[in-house]
Amino acid sequence: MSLSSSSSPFVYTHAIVSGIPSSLPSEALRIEDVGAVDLAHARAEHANYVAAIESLGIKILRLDPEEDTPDCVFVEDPVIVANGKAFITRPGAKVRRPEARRMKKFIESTGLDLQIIDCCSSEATIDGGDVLFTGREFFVGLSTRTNAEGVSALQDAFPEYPVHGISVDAGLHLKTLSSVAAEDVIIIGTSAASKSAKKQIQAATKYSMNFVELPKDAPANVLVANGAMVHVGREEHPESASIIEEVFQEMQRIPVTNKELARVDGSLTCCSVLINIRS
Ligand code: CIR
Repeated sequence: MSLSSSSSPFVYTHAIVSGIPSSLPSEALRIEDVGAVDLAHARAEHANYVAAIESLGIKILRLDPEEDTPDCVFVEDPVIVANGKAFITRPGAKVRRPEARRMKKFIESTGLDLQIIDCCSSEATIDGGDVLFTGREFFVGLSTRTNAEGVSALQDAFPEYPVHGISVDAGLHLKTLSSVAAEDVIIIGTSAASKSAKKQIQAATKYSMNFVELPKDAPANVLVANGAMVHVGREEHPESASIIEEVFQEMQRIPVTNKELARVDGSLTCCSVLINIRS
């Protein structure tokens, strides 16, 4: 199979990223202990990832790392940007809520032409890592971090798109096991949780969606921007990477490594907020 992805909704001018604080290895949240994070290596992998995004003609906006928020490199979680709006989330993990306040201030300070919308009621929680946006609809993971009130808050912020709640049966976020490669193409793993998410997405959407299935969940998180795909390469996930290479052979592909941040449940999309400022 060969899919050439029409990536038109995935055109970006700016990306917000954050440095990695020294507190990450000892204090970042994690589902289980899968070994210590090597901070220097994590920073080198992250720099490589940011360089990949920059190489696509995207202007990088850097947030300073804050030691009191060890997970702050995962900038995807405190804000959801689409259609000219920046929806500031209420992260599911209480210790990460200061990140949302900082993100709001940072976006205000950039002067970017974005309508800032605050989440939400005190019952609502939502992490950007649960939010899969295809360009025409949202699929939102109902996970340990995102609840039904959070899904409703997103729907209120984006009445112009359908928003579908998808139960995430295991793992951290919906995007821990899937990502969008094009309006009608979702890359997804094959764990029981992935299979369940795929079924729910198929049942919820009114469009015809294509799914590219990978043997592992982690490499299903890829970043598509400006006609290119940044993905985890053969070094970490040889089988999955070779499927990506074959299926997306017509796309520019940039393989990167994500060994260190993966130890604290970080995947590729979570380290940037992609923004399209139309001129
Ligand atoms: C957390 O548990 O919140 C962080 N250690 C990892 C967050 C990853 N975020 C993402 O994939 N969007």
